[in-house]
Amino acid sequence: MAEAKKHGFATRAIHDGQAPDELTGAVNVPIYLTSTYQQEEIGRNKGYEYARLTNPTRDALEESLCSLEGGTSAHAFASGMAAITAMCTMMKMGDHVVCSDNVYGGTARMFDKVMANYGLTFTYVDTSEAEKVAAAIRPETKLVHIETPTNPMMGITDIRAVADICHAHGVELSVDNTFLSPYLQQPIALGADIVMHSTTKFLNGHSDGLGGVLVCTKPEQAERFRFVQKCTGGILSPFESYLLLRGVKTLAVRMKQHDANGRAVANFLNGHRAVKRVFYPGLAEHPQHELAKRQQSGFGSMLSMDLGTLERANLFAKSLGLCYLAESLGGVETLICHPASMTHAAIGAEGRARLGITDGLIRVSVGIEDVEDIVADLGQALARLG
Ligand code: P1T
Repeated sequence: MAEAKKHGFATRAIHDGQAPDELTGAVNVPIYLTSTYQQEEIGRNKGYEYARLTNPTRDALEESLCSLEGGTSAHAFASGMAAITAMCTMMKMGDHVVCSDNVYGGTARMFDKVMANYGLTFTYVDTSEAEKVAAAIRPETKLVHIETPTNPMMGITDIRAVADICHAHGVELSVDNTFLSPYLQQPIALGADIVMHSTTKFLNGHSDGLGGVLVCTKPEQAERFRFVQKCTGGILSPFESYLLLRGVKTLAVRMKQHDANGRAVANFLNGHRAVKRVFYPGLAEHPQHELAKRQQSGFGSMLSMDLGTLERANLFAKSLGLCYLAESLGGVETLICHPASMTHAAIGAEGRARLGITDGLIRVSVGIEDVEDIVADLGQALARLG
């Protein structure tokens, strides 16, 4: 792996963890559909005992994702939520977490409605202001968890500044890198201790499999999360590991196109008379545009826009043809989401009001169709709003 790391990103996405099969020379990693492995004698095996612990297809995927994020180990789980749940198991009753106030609604729901029952406590702050993170850290704080850009308001946090604050206090930093993928943002190089993904999104890229991953930087984390995979069992299946390996091979070309289409759609929507406001870090008026330029190697294809009211948002959504109204993001097809009733329903009206998630807010995951076709579909739906 040290050898392979000398290669560029697109090369690593195709080759790391994916050497031709030793038995047959197959250039794709086989899907090892086995729950168990024959042992030669008591206490002697080929390094595989039971598939909850290890599976060669999942091993290949973990090596690939570890290389792309520049970590020291990776651990794949059945969904993004399963990965975050596994991350929480590194804490004990009484421990405290500081979290970005605007995270995926399901993350806040799991923290507040599940983990809080086991004695963990959470403080939500606007992590785009690094000093608020410093102010929220307590003696019992173990982890700072951030999303950047945030879902769905596209706020940006300075990863290096927050990492420095965390490390000065002996706290670990985890970064949810779902919205940009390692092609556009490398949190570990900026000081993060753990990178987390919903691999369901850009890493898979084809909207055909759930998954999650934790990429680590320390041997004790690797030991911990391998143990958690074995003990709690929320691991990624061999078939979905294969789908993800297949998706990752085209990550570089897909992200280039996502980024180009995202910029074009944001420019089209910005200033459109039916749109009140566009939230996209690539726009000069985005409050953290300069930071995004510095910290990311592109702006990506996630954006949100305020259409004013629920009725206007619904008329827009109903009028689309090519673009689909659906949960999720990061696939090749353009998806539209209404955060207030979908991804962020769980945080309640008050929580949404605090974050600026209005009933008229629409999130767009810009796909890689011909951008003229995406713009034409969005344009004809907006035209109906008058
Ligand atoms: O859906 P799952 O694979 O379990 O991942 C959860 C998750 C974690 N982090 C971020 C930033 C996410 O966006 C998600 C899932 N998000 C959606 C389903 C959505 O439409 O925003």
